[in-house]
Amino acid sequence: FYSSNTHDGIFSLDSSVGLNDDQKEIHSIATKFAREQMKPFMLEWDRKEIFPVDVLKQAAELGFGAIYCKPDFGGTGLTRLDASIIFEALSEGCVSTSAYISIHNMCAWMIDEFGTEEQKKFWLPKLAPMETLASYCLTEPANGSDASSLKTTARRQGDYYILNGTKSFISGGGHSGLYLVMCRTGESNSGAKGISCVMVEKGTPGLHFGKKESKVGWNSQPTCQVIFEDCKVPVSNLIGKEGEGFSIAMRGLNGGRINIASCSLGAAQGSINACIEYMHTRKQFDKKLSQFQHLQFKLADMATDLMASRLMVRNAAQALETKHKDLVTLCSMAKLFATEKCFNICNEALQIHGGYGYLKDYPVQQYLRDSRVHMILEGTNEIMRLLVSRHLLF
Ligand code: FAD
Ligand code: 2MC
Repeated sequence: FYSSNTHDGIFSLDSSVGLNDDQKEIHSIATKFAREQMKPFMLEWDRKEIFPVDVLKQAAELGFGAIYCKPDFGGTGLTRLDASIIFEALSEGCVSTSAYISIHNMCAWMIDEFGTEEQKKFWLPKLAPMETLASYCLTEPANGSDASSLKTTARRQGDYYILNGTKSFISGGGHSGLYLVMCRTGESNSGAKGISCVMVEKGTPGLHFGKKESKVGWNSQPTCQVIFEDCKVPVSNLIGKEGEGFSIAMRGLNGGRINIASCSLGAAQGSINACIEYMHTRKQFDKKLSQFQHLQFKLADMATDLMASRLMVRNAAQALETKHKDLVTLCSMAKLFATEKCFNICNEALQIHGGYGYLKDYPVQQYLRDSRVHMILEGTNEIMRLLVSRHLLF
């Protein structure tokens, strides 16, 4: 991937190295936005648990609300690689806020890819500017990794579905205007085949929200249970056909996993940048930290791991874009590798900052807390290992 369009110089930490002119432009717009509109506020959003909806809308004005949706109904029409570049750049400004934008993008794409003309025409002009926010509802209290065993039902009654069940850990829950709900329309009580994807609008009678969860990170976006009690939605809210919901959900997640991994790249990049600055200023034993070879080598390892992660993520993004036959494996590998390596980078960065790294006045602890959950959500890294090993063995 890096063999074309490279800079003349030596590879550096610059995340725009290897990009073509259009991608560089996108990178520069996202970086500027992150520096000016996100980074100055990220500590406060975390501490006060502020969901910065106005900033989301400003990001959407730049085309970041429906990045890889087709332009027909307001999508930006960019590629998966472009999306990865954007989420990485934004995350340096605030991982948690960028990750929420990525989930919204995944939902918008599911409608753009699998929805009817009417559904697209109605929803995309609202989703692209982030006037309406969207949430993705797969996980249930008793069915997390084993998602195809989900129990929420949608019973057909005339022109309506009656939904019953509970979704847990829903990002944006309570605030989002639209919920993409994976639920069981088939007779069978288990298995992927009986699952469908149904849109539920906020305000629909029978749609309730649990308490806002108190979390280690991802504090600039709310998370809660989404509960359906005889929640009546028109059959026209079905996305795709009955029984296609699990496949739709998984295909959304292939891109989601790249996006989340990209958010980890941003956290790692932000952490390394903070270290370089800190190592040039902090002195101990009459020397700057930058003069201790142990720390120099640690920084070199961190930068190397970041570069390797970025290459894997961008390679997987290309695979998804070109519908490579092994895209599921490549996306899983990239998510597994990048989220683990980047979390370790954030952890080493905190160590380099000593006691100050542990204070909430410095951003490294927030990069660490926010990127920790990337090893859990959108498929735990154990599930990523399961997907990769299945591909290799069976
Ligand atoms: P479990 O599935 O119970 O797993 C427990 C442990 O067992 C994990 O370590 C897991 O890897 C391991 N394990 C499970 N099965 C296997 C196996 N076969 N082999 C080896 N190890 C295994 N979900 C949504 O649908 N929408 C959202 O918007 C959303 N947002 C989230 C936001 C946050 C902040 C968090 C924390 C979660 C969010 N989730 C969301 C849920 C997330 O996707 C699940 O937490 C995740 O899929 C794991 O499910 P679980 O928590 O039930 O863990
Ligand atoms: N892309 C496309 N199709 C996929 C797929 C993927 N990534 N993963 C599975 N499928 C297909 C699979 O090919 C099969 O299709 P077919 O029946 O046509 O052969 C079908 O889906 C069922 O898959 P399996 O037979 O592999 O089902 P199984 O139950 O054994 O395993 C598993 C499924 C574990 C891979 C899936 O349940 C999974 O990914 N679990 C993790 C759940 C998860 O990622 N949750 C994230 C929630 S969202 C979130 O956290 C947010 C923050 C938004």
